[in-house]
Amino acid sequence: MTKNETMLNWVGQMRELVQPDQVVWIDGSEEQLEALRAKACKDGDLIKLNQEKLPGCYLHRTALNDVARVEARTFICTKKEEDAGPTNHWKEPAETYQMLYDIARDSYKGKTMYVIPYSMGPVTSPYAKVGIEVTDSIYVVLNMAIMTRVGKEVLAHFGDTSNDWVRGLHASCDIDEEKRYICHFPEDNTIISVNSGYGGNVLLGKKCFALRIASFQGKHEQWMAEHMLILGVENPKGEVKYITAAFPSACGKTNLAMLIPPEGYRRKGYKVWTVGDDISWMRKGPDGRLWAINPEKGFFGVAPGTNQKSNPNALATVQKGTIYTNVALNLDNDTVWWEGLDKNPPKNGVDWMGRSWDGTTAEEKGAHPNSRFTAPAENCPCISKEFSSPAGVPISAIIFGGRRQKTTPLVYQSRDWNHGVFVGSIMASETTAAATGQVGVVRRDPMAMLPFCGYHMGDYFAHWIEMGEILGDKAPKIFNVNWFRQDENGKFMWPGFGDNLRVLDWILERCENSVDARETPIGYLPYAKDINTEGLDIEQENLEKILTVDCDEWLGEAAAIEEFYQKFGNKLPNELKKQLAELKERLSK
Ligand code: GTP
Ligand code: SPV
Ligand code: MN
Repeated sequence: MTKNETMLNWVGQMRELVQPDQVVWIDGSEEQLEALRAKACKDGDLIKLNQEKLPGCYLHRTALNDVARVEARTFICTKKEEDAGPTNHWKEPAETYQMLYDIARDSYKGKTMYVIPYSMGPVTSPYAKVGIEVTDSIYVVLNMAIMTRVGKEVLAHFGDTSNDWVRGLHASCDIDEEKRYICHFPEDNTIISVNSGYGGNVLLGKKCFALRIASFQGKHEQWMAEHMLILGVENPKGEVKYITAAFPSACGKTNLAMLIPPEGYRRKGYKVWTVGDDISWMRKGPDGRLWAINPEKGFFGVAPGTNQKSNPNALATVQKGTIYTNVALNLDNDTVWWEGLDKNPPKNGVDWMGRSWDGTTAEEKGAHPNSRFTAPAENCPCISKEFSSPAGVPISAIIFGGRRQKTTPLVYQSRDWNHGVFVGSIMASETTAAATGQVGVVRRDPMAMLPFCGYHMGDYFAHWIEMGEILGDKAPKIFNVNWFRQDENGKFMWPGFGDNLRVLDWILERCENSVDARETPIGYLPYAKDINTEGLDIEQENLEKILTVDCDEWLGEAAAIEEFYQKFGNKLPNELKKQLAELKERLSK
């Protein structure tokens, strides 16, 4: 499929290492993929679902010890430890290659080596980048074929001479937790993942390439790889404005990207278009503005909580051509179920662990909290017509946000770009099931990139500041949101989901200078009257509450930020130190 010697040589080396019985290049054809689906069903890796109700849909269960990303086993392997920074786990590259090769050696014996050429981004986009993943897992092949552009056309466009592509080796081995490693070598465009079969650890185009490796590339090539959704808001005049938003894992990116406008907005003609739900690659375009592409081609979304009311577009998207991972199976009709789908769990079911399960009586969950769907973006009823545009879309606003019961208001605008970088750098969120470990504890997660930045986060902040200089007055405006404020009874104070458009509306008005705001020590907040609450069931008092800034709470926050900032030592840009000092000063006044 290619004459590119850099590719052929590397694939040859990998073959030599892992010793497969045969090698199959993925050409991207439907016939080849269909044959692999059939083989996966025969081997027990996939379960074919009801093809009338869910055409082209399959269920997969991972090993019980392998259900989420494992940050403790994820490494950035740069020559100098300092270059990985204090927020990444680091390993020395030469030793680590050796260790990983020892683990992977001969591990494909009796198996097939699949070689997946893929493109992150529309194949002809000047912003796209190419990778090759070799894997022994058909599940990985089928997921990559949904999540990225794969096959012949990628190689044909890439050509036979360039060496600018990312190497990715995945070896399932024994799914041994003790020998699980997800290692990145940003200095030589290489990723090696062993002993896992879970999405975020093994779909190497996604977090490994499109964030960890790409963030490193972006630093050196003056662009940005971010953990952000991309959406377009169309107003009644038919104008579309694009927004990106960075929220940590399982904090609402997919939901926001696909939101359905509240009734009043719909009547007026507002529409929301999805460009991406997880990752955004951005650079300065020919007109000086910041332009974004979604490097992916599908959605690897959280299943639990997805329903007709919370996210009808996602639900419509997963009705065909979808692979479900770790959800419950209904044996009566070969369909799937997860917590929060509807009030009718299967009586005759199988839970995510493969045990027989009666959802009407069982106390335990049917689907894992981090169970997922892999679905083609083209299925999505609100997919943007710019989805495959090689140039991407121009960005008006960048939003940061996290899951905070307290302190952080519903929305605020930063004072300017550098203050916006500060706002992103101090992001914090309660942890979720998307990564293994304790759930619900507040941790700092700058720009939602803590687990995904492929280099020193102090340098990453400096890169953000530099991008602001490059973009000048054409830079997007920066905001922060929090959909997750709770009252004393633990009840969400903001309805969220579709109603979040009311906040996006204010954000876009701010971008056009068409609405006033209230200056507070943390930034500009809306006047309650400027949030459109037509048709919304919210008490005025609650709205006021989530639009206030409690200076004492924020002084506590400032102290926590100061402590967090100490990690970065002399790599912390002076600009951010200055921003923190100024925040403290404004709060104490
Ligand atoms: P990753 O795929 O892990 O990056 O997650 P994500 O950021 O795309 O999160 P997703 O949209 O899948 O949402 C995760 C969880 O947050 C789901 O359980 C949603 O129901 C919940 N959620 C999303 N939006 C809102 C909201 O506006 N309000 C509330 N209360 N919950 C929300
Ligand atoms: C996330 O955890 O942010 C995800 C899922 O989008 S994974 O691909 O597992 O990283
Ligand atoms: Mn994500």
